[in-house]
Amino acid sequence: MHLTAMRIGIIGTGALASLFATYLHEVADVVMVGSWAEQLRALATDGLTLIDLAGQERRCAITATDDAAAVPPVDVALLLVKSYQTKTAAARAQTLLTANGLAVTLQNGLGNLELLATAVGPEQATLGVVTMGATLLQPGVVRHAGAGVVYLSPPTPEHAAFAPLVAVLQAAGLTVQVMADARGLVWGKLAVNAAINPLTAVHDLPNGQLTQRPFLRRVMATAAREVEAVAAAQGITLPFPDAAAQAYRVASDTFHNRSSMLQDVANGRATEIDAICGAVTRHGQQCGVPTPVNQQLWAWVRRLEANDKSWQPTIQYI
Ligand code: KPL
Repeated sequence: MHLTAMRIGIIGTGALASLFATYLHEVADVVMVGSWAEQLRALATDGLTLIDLAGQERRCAITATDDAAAVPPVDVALLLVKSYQTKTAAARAQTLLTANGLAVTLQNGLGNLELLATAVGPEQATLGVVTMGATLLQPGVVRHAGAGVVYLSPPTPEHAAFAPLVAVLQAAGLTVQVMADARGLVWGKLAVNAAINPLTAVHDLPNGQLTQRPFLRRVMATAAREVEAVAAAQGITLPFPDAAAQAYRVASDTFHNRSSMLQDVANGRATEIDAICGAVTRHGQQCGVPTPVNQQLWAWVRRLEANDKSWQPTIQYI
């Protein structure tokens, strides 16, 4: 039975979008909006199956469509698409949202909130950061691959949909933390993503393996600290005292998870490397902070995307 009549539109049909849909459909009216035909077909035919953290399977029926205009308006739109799809997703959010609804980007990388705010208006757009891991095992089947937290920042202190959203996420069993400093939040997630995702993609390793190999552990720490330094140069404080320690913690908490970037590379899809290490490098150049490890990781993942097999990552990270 639904605890609330809140209507939530989940924009995206990938691993994290599916994870949110399976948890939230228990406590809200959920619709998924996306373009991935195979996934939409699987959802229509067999519904969505979640393998939870305890390894238990739960199956649910979820409404999913590629036509946002055909969906009744929603109170909250959650953007859970790749950063290179944000423009399309933001337009979908604008179509879906009620007049005083709330659109939340829970994506990786920089620049998503700005695009969302342009589409729905700055007072209706906000951001959050998600640290749990999710793996799509096949269309229609998602595994919750690592515990984590949903950090949320209100667009304005008085936005009417914000507190109900927090309550619904908690009722769904998710751990939520409200943070005032949105920029710190985004750069904090960026530090974790820059440290974990490209390394796992380049070395074809699950997240936890980065904590087990001393050299990779050092590279992970350096990548995270570079992001911290670029953030500090812009006056942004991360929501934790040590970016390297935070990256290590997230890699441990999501030990068996294959990062989203590794999943993208393995499936021959584009990655979010430009909005992660690419963005760190660009911002570093603008404020005079060197980011050699992020730059190297950026270049390598670009080569992986181009399916360039003529190289091997060497230990010359700097
Ligand atoms: O966000 C992630 C991802 O895989 O994209 C985590 C699990 C935090 C690893 O960086």
